[in-house]
Amino acid sequence: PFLLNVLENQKFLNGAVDTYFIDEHPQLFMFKASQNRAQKILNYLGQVMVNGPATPLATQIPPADVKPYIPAVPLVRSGHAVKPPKGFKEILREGGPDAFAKAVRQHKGLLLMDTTFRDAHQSLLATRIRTHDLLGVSPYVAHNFSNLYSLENWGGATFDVALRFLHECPWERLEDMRRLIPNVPFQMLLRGANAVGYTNYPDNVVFKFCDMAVKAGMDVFRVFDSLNYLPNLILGMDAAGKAGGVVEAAISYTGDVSDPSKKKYDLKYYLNLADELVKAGTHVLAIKDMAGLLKPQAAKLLITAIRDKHPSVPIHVHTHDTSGAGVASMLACAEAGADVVDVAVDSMSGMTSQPSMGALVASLQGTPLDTGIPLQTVSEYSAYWEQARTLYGPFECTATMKSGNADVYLNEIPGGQYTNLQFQAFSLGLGSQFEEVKRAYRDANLLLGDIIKVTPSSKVVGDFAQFMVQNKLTAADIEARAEELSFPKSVVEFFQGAIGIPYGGFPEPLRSKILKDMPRIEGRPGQELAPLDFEKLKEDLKEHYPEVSDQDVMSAAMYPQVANDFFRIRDKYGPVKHLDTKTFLVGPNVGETIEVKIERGKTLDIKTLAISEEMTAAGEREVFFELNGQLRSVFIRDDQ
Ligand code: 3PY
Ligand code: ZN
Repeated sequence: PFLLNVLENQKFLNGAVDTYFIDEHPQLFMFKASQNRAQKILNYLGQVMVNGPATPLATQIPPADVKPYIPAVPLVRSGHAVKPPKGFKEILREGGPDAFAKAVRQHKGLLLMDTTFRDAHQSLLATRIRTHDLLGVSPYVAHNFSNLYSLENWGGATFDVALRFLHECPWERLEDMRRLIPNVPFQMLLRGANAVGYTNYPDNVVFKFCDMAVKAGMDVFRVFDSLNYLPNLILGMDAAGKAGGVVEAAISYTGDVSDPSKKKYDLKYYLNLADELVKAGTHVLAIKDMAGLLKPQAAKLLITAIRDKHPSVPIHVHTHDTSGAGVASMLACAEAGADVVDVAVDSMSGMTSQPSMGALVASLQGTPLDTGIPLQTVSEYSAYWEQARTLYGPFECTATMKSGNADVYLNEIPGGQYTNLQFQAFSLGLGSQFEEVKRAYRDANLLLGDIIKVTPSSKVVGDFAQFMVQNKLTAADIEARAEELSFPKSVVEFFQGAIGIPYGGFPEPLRSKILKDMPRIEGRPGQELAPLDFEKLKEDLKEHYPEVSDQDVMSAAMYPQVANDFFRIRDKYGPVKHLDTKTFLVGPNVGETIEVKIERGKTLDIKTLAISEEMTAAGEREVFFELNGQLRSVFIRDDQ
């Protein structure tokens, strides 16, 4: 028989076919919702009501009780959205990565990547933005930001956090966004041979990961390595390229090329690396300034030099606004010949996030670099996020961080890590702690040989710094007592070569003193790892979770324990991604009615009626709901 299941059709899922017939006939999708799913959702709500949040809340700030206002998109008569305008995705679909790169290079104004869906919330809200709120504004993005270079919406920490804390599937998130935004290229951050994890994976895992990402809707892969270690970078580039993605190899930037006293990472170092990456076939060259150290003057020097040397390669610059100089730096990059820069929408910008989209758009209006994006559009988009952000009060970095801080030029801490370390220090209740950690971070970096600092090498420096602060050790103490101290695991593994080889090699005699006769990895760490047997992993998982998909298997390859926990929670509580964010985090109030759209055309109306005062003999409480008008109850064990 002729079988055609659109939900398994890659072209359909990638948004490569016209789905407007479907959009205008929602009845095609009105399947009978499983009772089971509704019951699972009630179990989740009951659980949160009886036992508290299912994900740890980090601050005292509660999620606001708001429904973010969703700006309108143009509708056709049936009430469904008209087709969004064509964008760079169309060029990519028709001509592939080379045609895309050429079109980017030929474009007259400055192009933008919007980081709001990934790095902005990774830096400001501990990566906690949920699919629900991303999808809410996705149609608006499709209709109003069709001239973006890309929307960064996946990779980095989002994969881990989605599974671990949000109890949602990162693959579904990607496919859901793709359906609503068919016209804007999607971009992800790939940690080279570390894919979206913190360690090296066998090569076959990285290749398969990229292949599956492209099939789920990914377009542009920003590939970096935390030590700028070329063999790791090239592995990631090959994987992204073979999958059919746009390869955007990134040079992670540290130091200051405008300061002649900083000799290790000088202009020559960066130009050499750029040459290597162009030689290795990158479609686009990225400068990844993960800590926001690229001052305007340095930006001008660096971008001018790369532009001159590689006139036909598009240059894309990423920064963080930690010091407050982000907008100035991105303007300097644009003027020096960068094709694309990264911004976050105004209400999700600044501090450790990216510089403000509105500020950049306004600054370039009427100039030859005009972005062509109306400020009013940015403003509406920003208003949505201003409200949506208040749902994430429990993860708000502003609980501790009140402003930018130019001391980042001294400590060189990447954006996401800066807020994390500050938060950890403040939660210990020690006012001086953060100042000490920042100083120690600087010392630890020098002890490690002044390395590039970004995930996972930044974790090595952070762990080392905290170890020094906790044990009250100075750099001189470390050097003198290295043989007897028991260093954090990440530091020892770094010296063993587990994440690659730093530029200039490992510092001696510290390395020998710490490792003694421990084994050392020569060359690219992933090279020594045996390929992962995906079939076997799938069979093993099926024993507990008969329904696992290939995407689930890949999640388990990335994060074995985290993925297993996720599968268990998904089995128990169903698709919690459909809950609004306040309900997901802290549960409904008694008496409140919530709407849960579990699929196209199927909405659950859930009114929370009461929690029993009495406990059953088994230590359970009964929680009463009205589900679509019918009385339902669930029994939840009280763990308090
Ligand atoms: C990540 O690896 O998640 C980063 O954002 C690095 O900058
Ligand atoms: Zn970043």
